[in-house]
Parts: sequence; structure tokens; C-alpha cells
Amino acid sequence: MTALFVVVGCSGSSPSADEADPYAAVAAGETALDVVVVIEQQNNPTFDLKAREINRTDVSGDWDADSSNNLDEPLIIPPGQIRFFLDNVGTLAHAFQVRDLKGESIAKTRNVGPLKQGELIVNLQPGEYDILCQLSDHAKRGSLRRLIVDAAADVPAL
Ligand SMILES: [Cu+2]
Repeated sequence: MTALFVVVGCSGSSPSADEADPYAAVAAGETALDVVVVIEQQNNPTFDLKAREINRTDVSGDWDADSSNNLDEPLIIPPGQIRFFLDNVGTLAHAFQVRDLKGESIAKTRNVGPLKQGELIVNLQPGEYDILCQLSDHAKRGSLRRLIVDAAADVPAL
């Protein structure tokens, strides 16, 4: 019998400290970051998925408490090498995925446990995407948001 343990983290480097730095430099030889988005994932009181910070700027006030309209309240960021830093403040494991609007996965993480952090680094070209938690029915319950990648996005430089 084989036991399989899922490690917190995801593609490429994953934070090792309890309080990882969303703005930590990428390893030598890796593509430099253009955008850092700190994503807060929760399941209480709702399964919301929202950005808390973009390039060191607090955007937590940009979102309402209603997670059922997240497709109408897109996250808008410029294209390039994007780090989605995941902060799971909930009581359940969550994960994170970027999909095109046909539902095809572009990149995704493994599970990030409650009160743990993870990241997904992905290079995104201009277009429309969805970001979501792909675990169980979490996206249906609110962990889904439209992502618009647009060179004209009003985001401070990293
Ligand atoms: Cu989830």
C-alpha cells in the first residue's frame, strides 16, 4: 500500500516559509515577474476568490461581498509574467487554476491547505480568462472570477 502526500505548492517554486513573501524574486534564470497578484481564497462565509493586492497596492476594497457576481467584476491586469500568490484564509483546502473561456486549463496548482500559501506563475497574453478554485464544487459556490489581461490595465509598476 502506498501513501501519497500532496505537498502545498504548485508548478515551479513554492513558498517554503509559513509566511512567504509574495514579492520574492524568482530564481536566477527564470523569467522576471511583471505582475504580482495576491489572491485571497476563503470558504466562510462564502467561497469567494478576490485579489487583495496587485503590485504592492491594496485592492481589497474593489470587490463586494457577493461572490455570485464575480464574472461581472473582473480582475484586470496587464499581460506578462504573472505571479498569483495564493493566501488560503479559509478552513478547507483550495487550489487555483487559470482557464480560457472554453474551459481549457492553462495552468493550475495542487491543493493549498487551510491557512497555507501557494503560488502559480504563468505568462499570460492579452485576452479573457477565468480564475477559479478547481476543487470540488468551489467554483460553483463562488470561487470563480473573470480575468481580463489588457495592456491598458491601470496597475502600478511592480
Ligand atoms: Cu476551493
